[in-house]
Amino acid sequence: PTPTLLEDYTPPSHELTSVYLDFDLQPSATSVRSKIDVKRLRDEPLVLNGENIDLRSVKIDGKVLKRTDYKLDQEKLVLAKTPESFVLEIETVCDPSANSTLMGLYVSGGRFCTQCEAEGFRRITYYPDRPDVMSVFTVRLEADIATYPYLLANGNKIEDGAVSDKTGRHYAIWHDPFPKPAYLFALVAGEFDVLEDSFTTMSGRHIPLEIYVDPGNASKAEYAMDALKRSMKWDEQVFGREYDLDLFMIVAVRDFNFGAMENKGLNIFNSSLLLADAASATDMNFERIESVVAHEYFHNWSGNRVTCRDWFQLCLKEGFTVFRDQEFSADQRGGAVQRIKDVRALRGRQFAEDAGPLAHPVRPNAYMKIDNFYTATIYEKGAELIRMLKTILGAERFRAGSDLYFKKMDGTAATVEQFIACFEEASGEDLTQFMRWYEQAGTPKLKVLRETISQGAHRIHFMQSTKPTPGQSEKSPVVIPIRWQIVGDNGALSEPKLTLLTGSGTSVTYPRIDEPYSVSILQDFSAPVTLETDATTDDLLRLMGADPNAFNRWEAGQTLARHLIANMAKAIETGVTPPADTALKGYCEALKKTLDDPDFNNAFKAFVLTPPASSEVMQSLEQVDPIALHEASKWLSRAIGDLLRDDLLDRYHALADTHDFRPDARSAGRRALRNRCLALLASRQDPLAATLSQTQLSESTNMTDELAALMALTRLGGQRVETTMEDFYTKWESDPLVLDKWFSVQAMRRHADGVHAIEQLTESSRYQRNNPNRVRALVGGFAMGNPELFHRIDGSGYRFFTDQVLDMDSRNPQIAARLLGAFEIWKKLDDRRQDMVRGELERVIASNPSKNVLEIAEKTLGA
Ligand code: BAL
Ligand code: ZN
Repeated sequence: PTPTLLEDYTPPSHELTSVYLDFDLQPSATSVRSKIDVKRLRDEPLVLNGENIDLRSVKIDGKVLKRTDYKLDQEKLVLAKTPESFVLEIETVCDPSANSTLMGLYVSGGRFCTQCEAEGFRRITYYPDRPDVMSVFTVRLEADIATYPYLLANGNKIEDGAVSDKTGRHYAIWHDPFPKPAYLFALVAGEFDVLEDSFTTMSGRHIPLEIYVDPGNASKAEYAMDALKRSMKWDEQVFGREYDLDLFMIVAVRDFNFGAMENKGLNIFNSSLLLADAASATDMNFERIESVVAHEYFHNWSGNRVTCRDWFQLCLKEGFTVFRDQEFSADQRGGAVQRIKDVRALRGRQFAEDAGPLAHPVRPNAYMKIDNFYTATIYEKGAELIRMLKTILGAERFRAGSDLYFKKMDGTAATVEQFIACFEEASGEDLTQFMRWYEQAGTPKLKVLRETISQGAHRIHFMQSTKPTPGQSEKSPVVIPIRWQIVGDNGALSEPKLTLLTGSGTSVTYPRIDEPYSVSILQDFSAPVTLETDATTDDLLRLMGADPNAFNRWEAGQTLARHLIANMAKAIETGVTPPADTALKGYCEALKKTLDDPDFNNAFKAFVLTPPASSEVMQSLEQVDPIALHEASKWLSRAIGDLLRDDLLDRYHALADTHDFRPDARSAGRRALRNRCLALLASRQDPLAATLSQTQLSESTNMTDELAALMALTRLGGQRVETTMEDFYTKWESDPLVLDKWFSVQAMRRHADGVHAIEQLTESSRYQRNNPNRVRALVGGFAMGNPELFHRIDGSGYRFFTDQVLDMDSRNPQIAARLLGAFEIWKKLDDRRQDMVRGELERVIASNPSKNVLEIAEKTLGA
């Protein structure tokens, strides 16, 4: 197969001035009739994409085309010669009930729904399925009234009623006045409960808001509705964006490839990112719901009103919209804590991607399957670029650039260049070099060295370099905004400064300082880079205790913890006992100081008490035995538990809940810190932790505490684990979202019979191998969260995982390809494990997999 290249882009040959779609919805044979007004722009064939659909007829201006009048293959219908302006009518039939790819039109829980981004619309009808073909859609849906009482599509409903000549059938007609590409098309039909509310926009328009959920679940959508109203208000206040249609709808479905989808006026959500109540959802679920509801809503402008010219520009809508949702969450929940969460996510997934065989620029220039590019690089690094843009330009000029972009590009399909040009125009800055961030893959390394110069004054040298990535051997310097500050034992010794590093190196000087001090660098993580500094343990301890920038206080602790874990991993690997580490004692004392500091909130303290995951530490190492690394990681948690035992215990008791459950940030922070204390106590196998966890498990009235207790008990191990897990299952048997959590815990815990236990779970009737959430929980959870089993030296973990990927590939290639991404770290593993992973990747390639899986396997292998 040949890749699609950015450089091959050509504008559409035909314009679609309006589209009428008529759906006769039947689960196994849905007929779709389209009627499209077409205008030829260039004398070229009209290419209509189509996959897995039966073509019944094609008409031009009412005349049926003969089979010889068009070309048809597995992927497209081509009309070689078309009139200058004409009406195109196409009739197709598809089988939604057999659609296990969850792309296009499919059935979930007996309801019809769609997912068209990126290239799903071509599974519904033959159409120029590319984002730069935008049109005004009118959609008629017809279905059985008893089974499908609600018929929804994009835009505003203009008509509905009974179908006169067919008993038991009804119809609805929807019109969306805003031109859109096919990927934003959506329809939903089925029985739902509806949670209704409304929002009055800044110009006084009254907008009904409706959330459609499985019958009985309406109260679980209340938090999402609240988040939606806050998002609508925030986008008006912070970005000046007002909602445009007369109605806004969200639908929750159980089977969904993405987290959610921003279809115009009709967002469709994975139910895991919409439904929540105290008993069944964790604080993390509430937080994710808030941010994803905001994200999809924000797309109404950054994505829908202004869309992407082609899929290479995906970051244009995703990076910008992630940035917008991060800013929203920061305003709702506190800046430092939100920044920590975002940076943890970036480091955990994006840095690994950028350092491995799947590294690609934020704007890639080639792909086989665009579905494989919904990556942490496009989303999370894409958001970091927007954040840097704001840092470089300042808040005011950034807002002016954003306003100009929405004004100038409204109703168009834009490019990254056009986006950046708006910020240049609004600010007067030359952003030519900034574009490199979009073009170059790989995480730049920022090296920082201090030097004493005359009269005790100091100089800081900043230097950058980026390692080669696949297909990009040469790297040029990017513009790196570096926020830094001098910090003494009692806090700031200078104002925070912003230095822009544009070349390979620069330096700044500062005057003599007559007391011990350190330099706090990259405050608030002002650029997505890795940092190599000459900071000593004393520097890091000073910053942990006195940095006025809360993010960097946390960061100093993380850096120290990373060193401690990496050193211990090497010691375990080589069998050399490490020397008694004074850094460990200092680190734990600094943790205690933060724990006792009334100036910091509990959520922040919980993060400070969480050392970096071993997967993150792995990135700082060349090659490592993953089991040794995991042991080292456990060692550090145990050591914290040992050294701070009494403090953790006191804090655990002091933070006990005295109110009814509230999902707000403050209450969630309290639970986070309390459960963090419990986890650290469990890490040291503290007998008291077992008692506390048992009591918490039986007494808790919210899922955050219940799940934390369950996880602490599995960490403690012992015979009671099996019965506790079974009891939990029985209690939650009827709630699929909680059962997903149960499968995650199963995936990540220790099992007496190793990988076999996970294998058995995949064969049990409890497992749902077609459901992405369930597969991600068990198979994804196993690969990403159970290093002991996944990396077993007998290769059984890799083998089992590969079998699962191939099994999934036969039904849902998109999910299978995403799972396979777990092997992206394989070059960091020891030689023996590398050989085993190579063997598995070769097995995947030899098995004639889908295009999605083939692309990931070949790239991972470096083939
Ligand atoms: N556009 C795909 C899902 C999302 O990023 O919102
Ligand atoms: Zn998005």
